[in-house]
Amino acid sequence: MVARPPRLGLVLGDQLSFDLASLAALDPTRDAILMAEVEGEARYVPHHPLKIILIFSAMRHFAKALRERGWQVHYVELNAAGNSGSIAGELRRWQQALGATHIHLTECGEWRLEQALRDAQLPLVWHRDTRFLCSREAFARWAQGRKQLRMEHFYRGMRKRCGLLLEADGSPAGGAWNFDGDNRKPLPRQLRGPFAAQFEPDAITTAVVALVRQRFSDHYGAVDGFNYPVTHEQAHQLWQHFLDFGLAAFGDYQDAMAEGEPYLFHARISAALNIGLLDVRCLCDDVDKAWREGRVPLNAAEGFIRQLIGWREYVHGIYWLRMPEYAGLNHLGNQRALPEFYWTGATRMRCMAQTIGQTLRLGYAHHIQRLMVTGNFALLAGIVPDAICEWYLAVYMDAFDWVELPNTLGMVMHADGGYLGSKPYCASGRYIQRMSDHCKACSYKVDHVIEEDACPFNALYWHFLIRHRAQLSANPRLAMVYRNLDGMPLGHREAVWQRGQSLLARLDAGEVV
Ligand code: FAD
Ligand code: DLZ
Ligand code: SF4
Repeated sequence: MVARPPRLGLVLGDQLSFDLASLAALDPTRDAILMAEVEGEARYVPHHPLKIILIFSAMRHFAKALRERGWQVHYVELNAAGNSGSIAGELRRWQQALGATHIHLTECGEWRLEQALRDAQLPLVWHRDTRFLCSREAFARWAQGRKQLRMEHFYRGMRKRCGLLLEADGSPAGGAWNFDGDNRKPLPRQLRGPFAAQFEPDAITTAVVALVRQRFSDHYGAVDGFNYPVTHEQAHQLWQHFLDFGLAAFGDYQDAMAEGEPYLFHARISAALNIGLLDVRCLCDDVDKAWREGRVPLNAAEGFIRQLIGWREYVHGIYWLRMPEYAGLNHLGNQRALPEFYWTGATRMRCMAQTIGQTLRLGYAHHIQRLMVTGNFALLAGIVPDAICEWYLAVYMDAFDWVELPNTLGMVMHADGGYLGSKPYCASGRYIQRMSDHCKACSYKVDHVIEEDACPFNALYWHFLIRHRAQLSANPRLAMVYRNLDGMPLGHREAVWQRGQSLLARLDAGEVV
């Protein structure tokens, strides 16, 4: 019998799942797997060094685990001789070396890479990414014919389809689909988040830290202090830690921020989940069970499940429905460059300095920090969407284009004209004051608007509304805000505008704000 030439399977750095569809299509006794650390993927945006450490270390651990399961894995380290520097280059090199007839791979998480591979004239056999509960095709079917895509409608469908938090008759547990109204409590003064789970770097991670220190010292962000799970087992420890110590209070304090508290009651699982170390369906089942057993309240369980089968699946669907034109949208016509302090944290605004500082230190900020602090400021200041999207993609451990882009371009910057969210999440300093203790420690005064020491968010908020009146004032959800603006005494309104102008001029001049 003539031996069949081997087939090659590609596993990317965010596809570290044993049940990946392309792996399931191959035969460990005859086929080979390729995994490659490449300069191109590590540098197309200046990824945070901790993020590169995470991806490379988790890839190396996964390759080891695949070998232990009997797979033949060709693993190309970054410094390996002959490394071509790109995924397409490595596929071509190894396909020729092995004489492989077909290359099996799973849909990429980024349009950029998927397109590059499709253009590469290789014998590719594509597989659906079944790690998402709603496929690209199923989302397109749901979206078809709808005038407006609303997350809440999508989410209800997903709850029913997945059978999560439902009563026996199929109605939503507790009589409502959404308990968000209960989930906006500021943190009580004495309360602190649970201790963070610790993951000691092993020999593999230590070697990767040295490599990243040597090769990526030009990227912003810390190299030291890596504390992330890099194996499936560790990711489950992190998840169990959250179930034991975080979930019960997740709902109540989901929107809270506090000095020196980077995580509060957030799960910190996004990076592990997005690279394939956790499975979304298992997470949701665990949360449903915790609620049924009375271990966590319904507002926590519902709030958490909504993030996963609602927001996460929804932004994934929107990304693949609208790419590539979605990435080029700039509905508000923003032109301002990203201020340098986003990369350094050198700003007098306490909330920004805390959020950016922990981002550079840990590669992490929770949702409200990303949305209502750094995101809100970029929206109010009119930063070019491309520049702020690049920042979010570079600095967060969990950032991949499919999830970062809709959140930043759509939810934060309103650059899609309200396709993803019905109104811009613009807010003055008062919101940050209500949800955090940052203002007490700030050199600006949150209750001042036009004075030299006034919180920059205040004048910029009104400046934003004035400058975008034509695009925003017809939005019913902003009607009240525009009524307040129009009720302002004329002289005051003008002073607010002038203060906004002067802050924007200072940003343009590269001055510290
Ligand atoms: P928790 O607060 O504990 O939430 C649990 C899980 O829900 C998260 O792990 C995540 O998987 C999911 N989730 C929550 N909110 C969202 C959301 N809006 N979109 C998608 N999934 C969500 N999340 C990423 O995973 N990668 C990104 O690149 C990313 N970029 C963002 C950019 C901006 C501007 C904003 C506003 C949000 C972004 N998010 C992103 C969503 C959210 O901020 C992170 O998922 C969350 O902070 C991760 O921390 P956690 O695991 O502790 O989350
Ligand atoms: C993010 C990343 C980095 C930094 N490096 C690699 C790499 O060297 N090899 C690899 O296969 N994947 C890497 N990744 C993840 C890819 O960029 C990711 O698969 C795409 O962004 C698609 O989501
Ligand atoms: Fe942020 Fe303004 Fe509060 Fe300072 S006063 S922490 S800038 S919201």
